[in-house]
Amino acid sequence: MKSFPNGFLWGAATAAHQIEGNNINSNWWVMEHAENSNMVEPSGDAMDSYHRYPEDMKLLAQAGLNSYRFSIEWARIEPERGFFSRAELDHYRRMVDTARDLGLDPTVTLMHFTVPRWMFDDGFWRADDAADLFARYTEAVLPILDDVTYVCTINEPNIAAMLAGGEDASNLVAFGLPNPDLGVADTLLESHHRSREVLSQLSHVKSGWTVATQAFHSTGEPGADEKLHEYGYPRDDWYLEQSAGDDFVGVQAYTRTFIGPEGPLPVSDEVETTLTGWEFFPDALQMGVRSAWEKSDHTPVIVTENGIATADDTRRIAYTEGALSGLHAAMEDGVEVLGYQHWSALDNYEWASGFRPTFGLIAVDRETFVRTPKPSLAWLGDVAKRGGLA
Ligand code: GCO
Repeated sequence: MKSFPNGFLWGAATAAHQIEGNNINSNWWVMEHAENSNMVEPSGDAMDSYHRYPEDMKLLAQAGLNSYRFSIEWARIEPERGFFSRAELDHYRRMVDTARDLGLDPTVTLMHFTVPRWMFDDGFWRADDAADLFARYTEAVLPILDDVTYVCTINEPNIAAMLAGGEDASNLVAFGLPNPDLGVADTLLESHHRSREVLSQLSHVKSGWTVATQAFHSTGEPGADEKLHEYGYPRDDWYLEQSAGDDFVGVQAYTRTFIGPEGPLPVSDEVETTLTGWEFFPDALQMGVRSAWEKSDHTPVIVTENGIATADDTRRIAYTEGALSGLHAAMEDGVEVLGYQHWSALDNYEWASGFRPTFGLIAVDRETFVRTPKPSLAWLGDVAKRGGLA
């Protein structure tokens, strides 16, 4: 058996906008409804998890998991600049309490891509006071966090920097912009530091951010290695380096991308692909984890996302088994890993791609919102209960 340490976090992850529904005060809602929107469809009711979170959490706990990563929604908590909604703070407080009552250690993300629409209109991550605003929001949510161990300040700053690259709501191309905005990258880093400083008022909280590790490989052609360097830096590498000194670094890994002399190559026809068109490549996880550990000067890792979009749940199990086996190998080599949180607990709204790419351990009927756990949930729960791969 490939055993994992006692106390290892075994969980699943979600993000507010992707599951809650009716996140109408957020910038994404605006983007989804913009005239030239490039989104496949709007998020609408999503999975109605705003109301159904107790059921979602119960399914995870019943399966045997002991942690749940979810995000709290800035757009709900601060719907107007400087006004903090008591009712929404209470709502998220109840989520934390529910998770605890069910035996799920809550990992809370403060910003998972979405911001209030006023913040977007006032300059988004380009605004001079963006870090002040994020620090003030962090201050406001401290009362939610007094029973939370792990807090992720910002989800995937390396992707968020690209999302902030567009000029207006309609041309904010999700995940598609070629170059990150470096000014935004600095602001995100400053926001992270300011937020971390606020969080340090709670001595029990461990804070970090989560980085999308990209697993770029050079094709080896002339010029490809130089190109590879451009893609590794200042993208994930830089953000991982900046994680040194945090309590943990969240690693999110899914697939790999080959870089040729001209840049990233399309996925080859010869390999198995998933519903997002990505290569089925479970070793992306151990690569991401090993590189995070090295680049961040040995900061403990939490796998905060890893999974695949597929309609064939047997492939999800095969992928996860491969990814966990690689993770175990990295741990045997000395990488300190505190937990594994699968993306995602539920089928959900995959941003610009809409609802078609199904990443969930639990299926959701979009008419009735009825939840149906997939075999992969029971499988991962069994791994958790056993403490390792059989
Ligand atoms: C991201 C986000 C998730 C995605 C997931 C699958 O990595 O983009 O953290 O919100 O849904 O990664 O693409």
